[in-house]
Parts: sequence; structure tokens; C-alpha cells
Amino acid sequence: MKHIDSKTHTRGQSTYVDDIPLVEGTLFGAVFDSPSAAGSIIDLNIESALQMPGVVAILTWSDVPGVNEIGNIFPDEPLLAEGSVHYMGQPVALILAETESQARAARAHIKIEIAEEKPIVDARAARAAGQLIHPPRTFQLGDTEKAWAQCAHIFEGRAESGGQEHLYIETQGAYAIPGEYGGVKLFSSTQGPTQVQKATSRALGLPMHLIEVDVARLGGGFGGKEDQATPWAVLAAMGALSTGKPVKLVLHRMDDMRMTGKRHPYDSDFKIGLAKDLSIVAFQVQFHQNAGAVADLSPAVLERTLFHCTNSYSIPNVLATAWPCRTNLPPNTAFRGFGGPQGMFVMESAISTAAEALGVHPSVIQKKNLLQEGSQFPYGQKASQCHAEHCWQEAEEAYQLEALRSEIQAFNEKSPLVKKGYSLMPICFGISFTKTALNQASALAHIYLDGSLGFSTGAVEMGQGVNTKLVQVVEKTLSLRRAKIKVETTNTTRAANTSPTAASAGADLNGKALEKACLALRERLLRVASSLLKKPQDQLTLKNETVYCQGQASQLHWEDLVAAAWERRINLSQQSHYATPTLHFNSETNRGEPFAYHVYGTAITTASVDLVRGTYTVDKVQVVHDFGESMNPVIDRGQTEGGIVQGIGWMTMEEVIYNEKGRLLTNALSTYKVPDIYAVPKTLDIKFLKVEGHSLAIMKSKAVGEPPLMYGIGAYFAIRNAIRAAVPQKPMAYSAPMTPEKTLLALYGPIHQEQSQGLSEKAIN
Ligand code: MTE
Ligand code: LUZ
Ligand code: MOS
Repeated sequence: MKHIDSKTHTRGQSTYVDDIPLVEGTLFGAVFDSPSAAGSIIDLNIESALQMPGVVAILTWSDVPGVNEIGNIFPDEPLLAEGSVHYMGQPVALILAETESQARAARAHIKIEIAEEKPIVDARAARAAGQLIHPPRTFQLGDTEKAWAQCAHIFEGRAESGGQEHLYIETQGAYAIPGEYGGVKLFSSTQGPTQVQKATSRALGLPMHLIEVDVARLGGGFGGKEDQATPWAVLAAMGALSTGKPVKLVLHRMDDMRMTGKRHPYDSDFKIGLAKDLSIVAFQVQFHQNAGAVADLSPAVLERTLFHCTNSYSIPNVLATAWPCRTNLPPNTAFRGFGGPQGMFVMESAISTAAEALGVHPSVIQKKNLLQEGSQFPYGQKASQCHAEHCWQEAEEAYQLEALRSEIQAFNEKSPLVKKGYSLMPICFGISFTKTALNQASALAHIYLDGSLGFSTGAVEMGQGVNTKLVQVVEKTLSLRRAKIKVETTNTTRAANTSPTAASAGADLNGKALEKACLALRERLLRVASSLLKKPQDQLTLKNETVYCQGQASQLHWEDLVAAAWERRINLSQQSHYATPTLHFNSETNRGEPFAYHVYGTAITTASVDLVRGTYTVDKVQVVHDFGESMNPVIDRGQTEGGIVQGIGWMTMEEVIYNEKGRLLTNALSTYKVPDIYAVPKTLDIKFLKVEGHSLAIMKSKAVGEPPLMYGIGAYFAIRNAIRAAVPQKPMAYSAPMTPEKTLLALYGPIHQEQSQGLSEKAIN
């Protein structure tokens, strides 16, 4: 089954915020943002901007009718700057005008005077200055202090990974229409409609029931709209209530890139100890997370880094500490993998450090230490239905790793100017929100008199195919054909108090809620069928829109059954709620069972490096992935391919650069490079591991949204290993992304990371 939106997408008929027909009198918003990264506001002058053609109003913090606060985990984020500014791009004022270009033109006439302070842009500098979002968190297993004595080899090092721009094709935006009783209807490009509703309620001083948030779909979110769709929606709502007119606020690309946060850069120190047989005895790590100016989702991202700091390995002694460092950058936020990739990159760097020093390929150490059934994670949960070794072995065999090894060796011996390298990248990703309370969802289904069905859940479609999977749930439980099923928009009046569609759990949580609703409807309808057909209910099933009795089709068709149920005054609507069982986690002791299950897989990546130019290609990515029992192989393959390419981008060419003043230099597509079709590996093979699915996964089909991104880490190490073939001994930092500039420096340049970053910044200036 294809993605249900493929036809309308192809024809340009799918609707996004920007496609909503405008209500007469709609005003357009533009946001004036801070030109400085830190300082106090001495004067804000909007007078001449107010005189500009078409300008209707300019709103600042003093116009916020409720609380000037939109923080989610911590209340530390003003909607509009009040007294001081903390990052370049921070919203200061909202301009409302009759046309969008008038609003944007007026923006240039706002004058702000700021007593500038020296911004902090670096995580370690923030830690040194005591600038933390909250105290550091530590996960501990075993006793590393004692364990070092048992190690035959101990290595220390540092690993850095950079930010990543979400680059959803649809930029942030919202459309607010004032309604009756002082309420507002919001169309928002958000992954979290309830979050938008809640923040709007607080900032506008309105009860939540007066705020309706509606989402048809997003042109991509990737985590960037889990929390950061909120300010634009709240601002649009505030503009609408203050002027009494509908307000549309859609960010232009460069505004979006400048004003919104990205994946968190991390700068970490590690220490790894191995026994003679290369089993990892102890691992210690200090993560410095560059959180940006306010908390946003950073505390949760930080926690997931800790959850995934040992990736797919069983390590008996672990001491992992993570520092959420407050800097004067836009608040960094959720991005596919949510801190997990950053943690795994450090683990892989530690293994690579050990391997290079010991003269073995990293895969020797990786393979030796894979998780096994019953292995304990550093948070106490034990690996169950663990497929780490299974995926690895299958990948080794299916993709003939031995042959690949000798092929690459032979190639490198003959080739002076191009070197090849390969890497293995096993992954293990926990499925569930790490905050247990978020693991709930609801669904509402109506069967109409003609037998067609419409349903709503809290799931937001952002391209990942969740709506298609939800339709499949209805098809399966009620035996309905696709044409009879309609997915309604995600709307807070039909699905209330929802979690954002995130943590890869959208299909599991909402699918399970919908399954429950459909099973309840099915049960009621079969009770009717039982009395109509005079057969015991347990002999009846639904198949092909017909009631079957002990495997035989009856004369009773779906439409007639629905009509008969209505005659008997049976409820044809159902609302159901699902909460993942088994979950618990104590964030004081950092022990519990936070995940419903884990997703496993292994990627083999091959890369070629041009030793003259420092350019490279990722030639092959070959994966064995644990999808459980995939309910939709087409979509799951698409998610896997997309995730891999996005991961490769993060690890290789995507470089977010802020200068020392906190100014984003890579603020457009001309300076920020994302993978295009030519960057996609020529070979991208994905094999589905044959396993029994997990019962907590929807239809036993495991969550797929985020895990494959982490295969992209393999590209970094494949390139590194290719460089190693040219310069086996040269010290080389672990500093992602491995851009062509850094590749050249690794080959010929000085070795300091600072210098390589300096160079790329100069190149951009
Ligand atoms: N795929 C597409 N096409 N667009 C997206 O924005 N977001 C990813 C992933 N795949 C995304 C995507 C992220 S960050 C998550 S958490 C999941 O989809 C969310 O959807 P799910 O929970 O339904 O898997
Ligand atoms: N969001 C969140 C997430 O709030 N909690 C999580 O655990 C999570 N994990 C992945 C992506 N988004
Ligand atoms: Mo995804 S980072 O959980 O939105």
C-alpha cells in the first residue's frame, strides 16, 4: 500500500498552511528579531515602522495579554523579548500589515538599541561560566573506578558533532482566525497541536477550550516542529485577538533558519577500557550539550543522549555525565534521533580510537561487544527480543563483508589518489517517549450511515506515512476498503491532550488507540450480526466488508449491518485511549524500563576519498534492519532511505556555523549544504530482518521514524577509514561533520579541530 497522499502530493493538491483559502480581511505578520546575541534592551522604537504603508499594528511583550512565557519543560522562554535578548534571531516584535511585503518592509524601520554583552557560543565555555540549563545528569552502571584496574587497554579522547538544520520544505507558519466567545482557531504547521493550544492559552490568558488547533499535514517536521512551531502560532493568535482580524504568519526560509534552533552540537570527552580479548570493560563519558539560550526540549534530548550512550553494546561499567550548557544561540531542539545520535557518535569514536591504537579494524571491537539477550543498559532495562547480533551476522553474510574487505584492500594497494574505507554501524534505539506520561494517545472513529468511516487521532502526518498506517489499522480491524476510510485532520477538539507526534512513536501510540476504537465498534456490530443471523457471536468475523460465519460468507454485508445497528440504536462512534503498558522510569535513580522495545540494525558503509581534492563519495550503504513484521514495507523502506541520507548529511556535509558573535553564517541554502540526489549512495540496500514482531508495536510493525538516521554515522567512519588508508598514523580529531575541508586537513594539515573550524568559517566569509 502506497502512501495515501502520493496522488495529491504529485498533483500539488495536498494542502498545507500556505494553501488555506484566506478569510477576507486577513492580516500578515512579520517578526522583528534580535540583531544581538546577548544584552539588555535600552530602547525599542517602532514609531517610524508604524507609519509605513499598510501597517496595522506592532505588538511587543507588553501587548501579551496573558503570561509572556512559552517554555515547555522549563518556564524560561519569553514569547517576545522583555528587557533583554539572549540570541540573535530572538523574536522581539510582531508587525501586522495588510500584505506580507508591507509587513516585511516595515520591519526594516524598527530601531533597537541594545547594551551588548559578550555572548557565549561554545558549550564548554558555558560550562566553565556556570551557565547550565539545569544541573548535570549522570547514568551509572557497575563501577568504572574499580573497572579501570581490570583493563588491559585504556584510551581517552574527545569527540565533537555539529548541529543540523531541519530544512523541512514547509517553513514554520500558522494562520489564526478569531472566533466566537473570544476564542481563536489556529491552523499550525506543528507536530504538537496540544502544545500549541497550551502555550496559546497561557500567553493569551484564555482557557484551552477556546483555542482550536488544526493540522492537516506538515511539509516535514523532523523534530523541528515538536516545540518550535509554537511561537509562530501563539504570535498569530495574539495578533488575531488583538486586531480582531485573521492573521497569517509564515516564515521565509532565511528567517526560519536564523530564528529557529537546530540539532544540538555536542562536545564530549570519553575514556574507554578494554580487556585483552577486546571486550569493553568500562566506558566513561562527559557530554557537553550546546542547548542554546533557553531550555526548549534540551533536558529531554540530553536524557536520551544518556540512554543511548552505549549504542548497541553491552558494557558492564558505565559512568556517563551530561551537561546542558546554556549559550547565546537559538534554542536547539528535537531532531530525528533526539540526542541519541550524538551519544552514539561518541561511543563509536571511542571504539575507533581503541581500534586505531590497537591496529585492528573497529568492527572487530564492535562485533565482540554487541548487546545480547538480557544485557543490561545503563538505565537498568534489560535487552529483550534483542536482535543486535542477528542483524550484524545477517549483514556480514548477505553483503559478503569478507569479500568487501579484501576488495577494498586490493583497491587501496593499487590506487594512489583515491582511497576506500568501510565501516560497520550497529544501532539500537529505544522506542517510547522517555517521559513516561507522554506515552498515551486517543482516537475517535465515526461510522456514518452509509458505512463509510472517518477517524481522528493525535497523530500528525509529516510525510512519514503515519496516516497510511492508521488507515491500514482500520482496514484490518473492520475489513473496510480504503475508499470507505477518511483520515480527518489532527484537531484538538477531536483528539484532546495529545502528545506531539515524535519519538517515532506516532504510529504505535495512535495506531493502538485507533485499533482499540475499531475493535470496540467491531464488537458492537458483531453483536448485532449475531442476533440478525442467529449465530453465536464468537463464530462471526468481518471479511471483505461481509460478515463471515465459521469461515463462510453470510448474506450480511457491511452497509446492511451498519444500517441495522442504527435501527437498534447502537452507538456507531467510539473514542478510545491507549497508554503503553510496562513503562516506568525513576529520574532520581535513573533506573526503570523507559522503552516499550528497542529497534536494532546494522549498516555496512563504503566510501571513497579523493586524496587530491578532499572530496568523497559514500558509495554503498547496505543495511539489515529490524522492522519487526513491517505493516508497510514501501513506507518503511522510504523512512529508512530518508533517515540514512539525512544522517549522512549530518555527518558529512551539513555544517551549521555561528561566528563568535552568535551570528548564523550558514543561513541559506547557498552556504548550508544538504544532500541532494547525487549525494545519495549509488547502492542503498535495505534488508528486512526476518523476525517475529513486537506486541507493543502497532500490528507488530516496529517504529521506524528515527532509528535509521543513525546508520549515517557509519559514513563518517567509512570516510575516516579511507583517510586512514592514506595516513595511517597521523593524529586525527573526531570532529563531525567530515567536510571536504576537514578531509583535506586530516590528510595534509595541522591536526587541531579549532583550525579546521576556523578554515571553514573563513571560507564562508
Ligand atoms: N519522515 C518525513 N518524511 N518527514 C518528517 O518530518 N520526521 C521524523 C520521522 N520521519 C519525519 C519523517 C521524526 S523526527 C519522527 S519522530 C518520526 O518521523 C515521527 O513520526 P512517527 O512517530 O509516525 O514515526
Ligand atoms: N520527544 C520527547 C522525543 O519529548 N521525548 C522523547 O523521548 C523523544 N524521543 C525522540 C524524539 N522526540
Ligand atoms: Mo522526532 S525528533 O521525535 O520529532
